[in-house]
Amino acid sequence: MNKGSRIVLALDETDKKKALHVADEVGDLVDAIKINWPLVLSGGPDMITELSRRSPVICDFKVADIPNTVRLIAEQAFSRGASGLIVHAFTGSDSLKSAIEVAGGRDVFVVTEMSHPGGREFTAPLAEEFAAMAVNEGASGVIAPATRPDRIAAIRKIIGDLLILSPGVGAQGGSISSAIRNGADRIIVGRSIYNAENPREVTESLIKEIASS
Ligand code: NUP
Repeated sequence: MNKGSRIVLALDETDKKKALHVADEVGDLVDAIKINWPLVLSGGPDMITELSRRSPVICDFKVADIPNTVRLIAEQAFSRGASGLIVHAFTGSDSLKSAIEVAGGRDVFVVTEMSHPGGREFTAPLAEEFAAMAVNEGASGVIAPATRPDRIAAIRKIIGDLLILSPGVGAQGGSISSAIRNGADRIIVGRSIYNAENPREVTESLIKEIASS
């Protein structure tokens, strides 16, 4: 992941041409492009390789499976050019170990508490344990909710200097500056950028907001 703007673009645009256009517009500004199932399913897995020519790519596959299947998924993602992979922790430490083994030094991020309202139901009560597992197994960092900045601060206490990537700003209602002030290292931004009339202008103004937080 680059270190500069502190923005990770969540490219959930399902029109492949538009997605590549947005990536061309802001690829040099963002630290990484996060690709999720909507674009992989619409544009095909080659999108991982295609996007990796513009920026480091994080595959947000929220992998949640037995260790062998985790291994197979992680091998596919990394061999296509991913620099990072997002996994769930509720499947247990052996599954997480498997992803980290395949990553071989590339980034694995663990989901802690999810940013949507339903994230309170099952992920919130276990978020601290997921964060501790990320530390114990040697993950690069965690995903924590910009919609609940106090939870970013709580998770920061557990993970020390591991990275925190925070989604949930803009469309989901969270604020960039409070996420940053509570300990987020990177802000994940999707709709606010890829649905904007001028994605580059929006990205530049978000970068300024982060810098002044
Ligand atoms: O807890 C999470 N919340 C979340 O929104 C974990 C995630 N990985 N995400 C992802 O971040 C979500 O799937 C989407 O790709 C992105 C947020 O996009 P947006 O709400 O800014 O459009």
